[in-house]
Amino acid sequence: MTTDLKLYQSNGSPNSRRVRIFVAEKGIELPQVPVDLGAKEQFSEAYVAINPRRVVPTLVLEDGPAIGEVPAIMRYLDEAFPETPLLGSSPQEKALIQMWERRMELEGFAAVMETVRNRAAGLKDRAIAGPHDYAQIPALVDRGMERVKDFYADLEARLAEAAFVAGPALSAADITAFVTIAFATGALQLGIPEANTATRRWHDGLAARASFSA
Ligand SMILES: N[C@@H](CCC(=O)N[C@@H](CS)C(=O)NCC(=O)O)C(=O)O
Repeated sequence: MTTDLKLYQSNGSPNSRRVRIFVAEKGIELPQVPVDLGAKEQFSEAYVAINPRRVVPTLVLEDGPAIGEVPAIMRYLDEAFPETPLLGSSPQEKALIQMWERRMELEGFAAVMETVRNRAAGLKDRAIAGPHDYAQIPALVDRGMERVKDFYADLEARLAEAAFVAGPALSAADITAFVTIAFATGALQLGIPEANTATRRWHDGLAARASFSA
């Protein structure tokens, strides 16, 4: 399925990866425009005109408007391309997927992000991505590590009772949880604990899907 949409994204950005996997899983062919975060292209005049918040990803619609924020981009794509829904079909499914995706984002993804950004030497005055500069708070690093460990424990409990994060079917909640784990493993050396067998089984199943290498 081809589109006239454009996705501004960066290969090294975990938030961009959430959208890339979502798009691949739905089978949408979406032209991608690379934004080089290493070269600070997110601050360039051209990109700020597209997304004044200076972050990726951004989805630009064929008639002009730009959509930022990963959950909003996912929402647009799931409604515009309703085949293979990843945000649910019935009111109940939609609410449960949103509930779980939000938990994965707030308790998992955001915890990893907070830890990484308050620790990395290269992000000294950039502890929060976006239009404003914030100093790092070193105490957030230890607390963040604790939060990530709690995320792993909570995820294990959930996956011991359900095949996928939001229930019996794959959804956006799985994508956010999967990218969170890749991010924690790569940036914090906090991989899935050895004893978390339900999480490992679920993770192996997702890693075998071509879409999850997007
Ligand atoms: N809340 C935003 C967060 C986006 C975000 O933090 N993107 C990061 C990359 S993962 C970024 O653009 N960072 C640029 C910077 O640090 O200056 C979303 O959901 O899209």
